Amino acid sequence: MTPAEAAVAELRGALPADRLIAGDADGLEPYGRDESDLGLFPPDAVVRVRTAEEVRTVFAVATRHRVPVVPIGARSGKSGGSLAVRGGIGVSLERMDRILEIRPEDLTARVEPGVITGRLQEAVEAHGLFYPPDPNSLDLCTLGGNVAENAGGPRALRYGVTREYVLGVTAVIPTGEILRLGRRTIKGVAGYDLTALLVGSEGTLGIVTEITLKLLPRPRHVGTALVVFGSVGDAARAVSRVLAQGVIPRCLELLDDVSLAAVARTAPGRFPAGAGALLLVETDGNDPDQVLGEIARVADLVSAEARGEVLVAQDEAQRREIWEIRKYLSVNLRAVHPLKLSEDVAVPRSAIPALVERAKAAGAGRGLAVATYGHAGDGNLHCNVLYDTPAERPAVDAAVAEILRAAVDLGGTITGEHGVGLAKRDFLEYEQGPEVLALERRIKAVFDPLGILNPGKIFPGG
Ligand code: 2HG
Ligand code: ZN
Repeated sequence: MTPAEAAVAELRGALPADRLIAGDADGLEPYGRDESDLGLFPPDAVVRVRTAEEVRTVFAVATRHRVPVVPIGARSGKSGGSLAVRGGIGVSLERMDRILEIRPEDLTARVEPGVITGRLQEAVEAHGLFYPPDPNSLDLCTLGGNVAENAGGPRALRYGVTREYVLGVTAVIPTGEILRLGRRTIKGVAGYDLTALLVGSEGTLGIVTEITLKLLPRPRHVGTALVVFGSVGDAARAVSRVLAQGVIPRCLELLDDVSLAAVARTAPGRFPAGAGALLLVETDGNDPDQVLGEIARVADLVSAEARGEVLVAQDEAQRREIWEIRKYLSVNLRAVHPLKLSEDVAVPRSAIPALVERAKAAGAGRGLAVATYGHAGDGNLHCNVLYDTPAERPAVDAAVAEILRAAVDLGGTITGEHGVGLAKRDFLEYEQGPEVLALERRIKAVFDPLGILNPGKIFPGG
């Protein structure tokens, strides 16, 4: 018997029968992939846990047999964080999907990690409340995954990322403790901020089984506008001017010329001749005049660079139409080149034009097109290297490496929202340096002395 087989046999005896998927290659295969394009890595078994106690049981068995434990959410991750690269036991949180409470009087919610992000948003909105983080995958991804990756999204510009909303978590760590970290109050500074450490730790320190989230009152009005520019440089300058003048819209999304050309194919004549970049602007608030006033102020601030009129959505249908440009961008890019590798670097906003240039050059030197789009207001951009056949993959990987290094060289980071995972582990040291990395490895060893939790992730060389 291999260690994994022995662990599975023990888990069969320790847990209710419906929790375990084992010895069924077809049943395990879906748990072996995500949205990272890194390949298929199914675990030896999956436990669909229902409680923190069950997670503790998995850790105890895995510890005895020294087999890996890999947390698995909705499998929508883009950096390979949930792939079982060394096999072992997948801990799926999909059945822990209850919204435990929404407390309008405290502006908090308590949820299990398998709750789909969009479902929580709808539930709190029914109470007039608001959970701002909005990763593009929100109809699919789960709050547990968002916590693991510290997910962002377009609204992060005004509202911040997942970490800003996590007041506390319950986490089970490999040594077997079930820890209640953080608080339910808005303020609280007791002890080290271990909640913040867990958020964004990519499933390498513990498995979160409950999350207490901060909510906001829901803004009652939203204004959405589309602005066309001649070039990415013009659009980037407009972004800086808007922010520097003290206007912080809730979203400032950019599409570069390659992205725009892919969109324009499906709607010829929609954009004026010479259009080389788009900005999608959204503001919100409780007073409709103030919301529209803010859009007008943005329009005024960008008028020097913009081409033609700023298009302001007059109703919900027009608002949706504007957002569909962004939502279906990936599909439209794939219509031009069927394959793409998407990055999520972030740079200081002033470095956006340089990053776009360097990303293009990294592709062009290898005969590849690069489309850049995303959360320009945050300096967080998705550089997509486009290609047609798997044979081009080595060149694509080389272009991506150049883009990641360029982001760091420009004062930025290799990942603004998707995490390091498996995809970017070889670049973490380039960004953080050997001392920081060594300290991070020591922190990892405190939580997981045997290295059984999600091995092969974040750190170079596994
Ligand atoms: C988005 O902002 C997501 O749409 C995914 O972060 C972006 O990888 C991508 O293309
Ligand atoms: Zn994004």
